[in-house]
Amino acid sequence: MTKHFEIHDGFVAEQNKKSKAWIKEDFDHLARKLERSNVDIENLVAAAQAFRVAVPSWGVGTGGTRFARFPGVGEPRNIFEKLEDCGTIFKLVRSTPAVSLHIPWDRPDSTTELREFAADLGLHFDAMNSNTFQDQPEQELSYRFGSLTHPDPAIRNQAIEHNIECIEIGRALGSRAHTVWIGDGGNFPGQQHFRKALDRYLESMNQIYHALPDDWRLFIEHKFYEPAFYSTVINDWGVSYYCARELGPKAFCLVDLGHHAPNVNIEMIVARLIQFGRLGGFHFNDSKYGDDDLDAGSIKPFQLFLIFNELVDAELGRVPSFDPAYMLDQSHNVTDPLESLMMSASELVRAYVQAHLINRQLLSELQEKSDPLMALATLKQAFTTDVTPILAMARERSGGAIDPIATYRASGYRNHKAEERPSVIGVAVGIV
Ligand code: RM4
Ligand code: MN
Ligand code: MN
Repeated sequence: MTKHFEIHDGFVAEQNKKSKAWIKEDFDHLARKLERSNVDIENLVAAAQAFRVAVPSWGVGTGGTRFARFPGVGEPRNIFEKLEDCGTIFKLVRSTPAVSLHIPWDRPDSTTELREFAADLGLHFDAMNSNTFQDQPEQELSYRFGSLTHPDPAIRNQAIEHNIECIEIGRALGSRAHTVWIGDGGNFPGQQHFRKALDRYLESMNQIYHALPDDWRLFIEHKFYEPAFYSTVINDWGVSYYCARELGPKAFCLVDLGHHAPNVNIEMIVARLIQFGRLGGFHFNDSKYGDDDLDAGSIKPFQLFLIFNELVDAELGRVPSFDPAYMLDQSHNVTDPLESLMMSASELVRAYVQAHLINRQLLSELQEKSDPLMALATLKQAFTTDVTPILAMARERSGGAIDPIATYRASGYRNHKAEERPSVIGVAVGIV
């Protein structure tokens, strides 16, 4: 195999030299400012360095809408090239050592080879994702009218088998969780019997649940519409929670930020799931209207902060069984996917660090005293603190780039990949 272009540590260090002076100056200034409120900046740097979020294999290709896909140059054409891109993101931002795979898009010929290839890049595998919302060329029965909830038991079985195959591949790759999102639902009133469909879902999921290794978790991802436009079987967090409870202690709810009705209080859903011990993980992204899959923090950064407020509150309060898996789930249509993923990963660390800045003792006192104005002001104080120097310092200390996107652009990575990876017609990357 010819040697592929990669960004070397030496190049990152050289680029970092350019920004060292300002980061030191801004960092020291912020440290003094935080000291006045008895906050040790070093604890925040440590928190930023410890934060982890998984990258979706499907996110490194250009996505698409139902109108069109405009492929970029140098797109990954197979799972190895996708991992290569994930390795580049990891090298620069340092908070993304895990990759979430989608089967069959990423089905490997050899799990051993794939695992070794990933390990060489310092990567490992996060939750597996099944796909029963499309038909594959070699597939016997169609999912046109559903998969795990289809009235025909043969179709349900095919979908169950597919999920079990995902778990088997994941087991060989060292994954520890499986995420199930189904497109099942109805486009028209009367199309589907709501209760029967949910019964069938539970029956199917029960078989998948029983195929899970002991130390695995099963994540149920809900979504209130699309591709079914009238009703979906797992439409909201309430149904997801009900199903998790029915299935057993290894089943949890996964919150994709784009899968809720408009104006729903997502941070409150997060708090409820934490309280009920069933928050499994996240698909981070952002949205203006629906399941827009925009970059995390691009539309509603305050909402993201409020979600992290709940997460950090649970973390600091050591809520039993609180161990959410953080993943990105975005579709990049007009940006370089690697740049979007790097920026999103950084935005999550930003929200995480800002949530650590909240004076929780004070907030709690204000809540007890019923002082809504100052309670909000306490949150805003943390939210409006610019923690950029902390993020940059954390990346640098972990061996990453002070400015990941500038470093990436300076390396010419995309142009190198354009030469190495001439496009192949019809290659399935991204979410189309
Ligand atoms: C869905 C959902 C799933 C993702 C697919 C591609 O809307 O968010 O998590 O696997 O898109
Ligand atoms: Mn998702
Ligand atoms: Mn989605």
